[in-house]
Amino acid sequence: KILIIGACGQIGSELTYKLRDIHGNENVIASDINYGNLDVVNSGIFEILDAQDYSAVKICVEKYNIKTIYLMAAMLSATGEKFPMKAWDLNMDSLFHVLNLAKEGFIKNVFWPSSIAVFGSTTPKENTPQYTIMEPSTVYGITKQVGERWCEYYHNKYGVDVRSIRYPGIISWKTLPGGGTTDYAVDIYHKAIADKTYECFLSENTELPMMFMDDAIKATIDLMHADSDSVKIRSSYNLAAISFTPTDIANAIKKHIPDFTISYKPDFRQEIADSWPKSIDDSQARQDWNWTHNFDLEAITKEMLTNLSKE
Ligand code: VAH
Repeated sequence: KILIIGACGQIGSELTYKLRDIHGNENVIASDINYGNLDVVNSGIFEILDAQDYSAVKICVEKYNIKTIYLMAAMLSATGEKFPMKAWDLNMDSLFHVLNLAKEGFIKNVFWPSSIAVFGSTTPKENTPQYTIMEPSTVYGITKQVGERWCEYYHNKYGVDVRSIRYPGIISWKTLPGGGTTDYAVDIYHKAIADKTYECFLSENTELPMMFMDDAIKATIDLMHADSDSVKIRSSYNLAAISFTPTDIANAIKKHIPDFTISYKPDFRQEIADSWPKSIDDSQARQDWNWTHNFDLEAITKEMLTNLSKE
């Protein structure tokens, strides 16, 4: 059986829906620190679970005979800068608990998300390689960089089958993101429909790697279903789909909402975004487990506006 920790989050919620589809509701246990997403809570098995409480996680694993954990709980880049030690404690304690459960043989497989936030301003920004300089300048990025080191260590030293992806910014409509720097790319669609205008907290030419949620979920499932010896990277895989600027996304929206306007008021998140790559080389993921993305900016914009209008 599968346990999702952080199931009410932006990625966690859609992973939960997908895993329930694939494996059946009775084989998927969703959990989170609170009832943050009532649709997730009410559409299958749900447990309140504090990812920082080892014995609580262990009790849940034993209660449901869990074999695979998707650890999606974390404090993201923007919020992490407001509460550095809370971000460190949550992101690291939860990872160690899950890795140790695997090391002790209580579970068999682990998925743990990394992020392009592992890269810093000294990293080559165009087509960032799988192996390169990594000097993250956010607490969140530091936790993801050191988490990758620990995942690789537990795999090499204890044979733990942990797999990981460096997600870019992710765009979705089912669940709002929480505390990220790339969240502008979700907010803009909500505001385009509600107000036909958006004040963007990043400057107009801030190019960032982005991906539609369906692509991110597909990559996660494909990686977890790949046979173990084709998963050659046990730190975390670079993964990419498209890159765009706020101007690009505003122009894509204008094709559907001609009188949409955008203004720019960069805040503290500009410095975070400036430290991240503009585009990512994900050839290793394409080579090892046949990764390909489906959604370009036009397709994403159509999906977002269509579904948010229905909402
Ligand atoms: C954030 N959405 O903005 C997350 C992600 C690459 C961005 O890590 O912090």
